[in-house]
Amino acid sequence: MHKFICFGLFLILLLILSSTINFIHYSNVFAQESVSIAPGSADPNNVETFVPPQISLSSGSTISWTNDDSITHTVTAEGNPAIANGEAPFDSGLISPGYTWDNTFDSPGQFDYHCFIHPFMNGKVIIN
Ligand SMILES: [Cu+2]
Repeated sequence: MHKFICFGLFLILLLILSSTINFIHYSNVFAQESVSIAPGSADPNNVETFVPPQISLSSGSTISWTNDDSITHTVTAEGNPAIANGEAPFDSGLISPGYTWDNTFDSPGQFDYHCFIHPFMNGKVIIN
């Protein structure tokens, strides 16, 4: 009898563990990541513009860019590799200070991007 109870508890533990692993797995696949457009990004001497400058995610993931600077910026794709993967190059348009722009990446690829107003601001998205 005692053995059955032990085995039952073991099964329950296994169930809890596997559902936790599943949750971690799914949250990785459909990740939501944030990039900050750092204060002072318009200054060419500023080493930090898009923070983090490079981000690596699985397809289906969404990235949110938030303009933490005091002037307007854009998130504009360089274009070429995106077209090859059947995904339109992305362009946020103007992001006012304090505003956020989201983009979901459905196809794998490496996407270099910049700010249309300040071309020295560069970032990269890698979708696996
Ligand atoms: Cu800019």
